[in-house]
Amino acid sequence: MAGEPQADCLFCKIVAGTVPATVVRETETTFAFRDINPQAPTHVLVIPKVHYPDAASLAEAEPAVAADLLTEAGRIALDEKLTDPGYRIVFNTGVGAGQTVFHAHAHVLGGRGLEWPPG
Ligand code: IU
Repeated sequence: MAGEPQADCLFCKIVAGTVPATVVRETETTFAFRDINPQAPTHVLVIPKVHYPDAASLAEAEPAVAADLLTEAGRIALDEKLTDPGYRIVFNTGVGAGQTVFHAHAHVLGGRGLEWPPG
């Protein structure tokens, strides 16, 4: 069923605690942990506890949880002191955009200069 944990999903396993992660924050609906392969001095992943393959399908099905995800990303940016000069929230969506894990997640990146457009 949509939103239910998937046995073969790495991020569902991280939420369940069966795969370890360096936890940053947890709420009733979200889980945030440090990316195992950081692309910036601060690189945190924020995921919904429910399983949807990408951020757009999460927002379509459970808009309140999608809002929680963004709220958490902003809180983490504040906690990690990324707001000055700024940070980036990224949702890679689809293989061609670099998505490798098909459980919705926001990358929160900061602590270095971030160029535009991204590669
Ligand atoms: P992507 O947008 O789907 O490519 O992001 C997936 C991220 O998950 C990527 O940055 C990986 O480094 C990260 N990751 C992780 O943090 N822990 C893991 O065990 C695995 C991937 I596999």
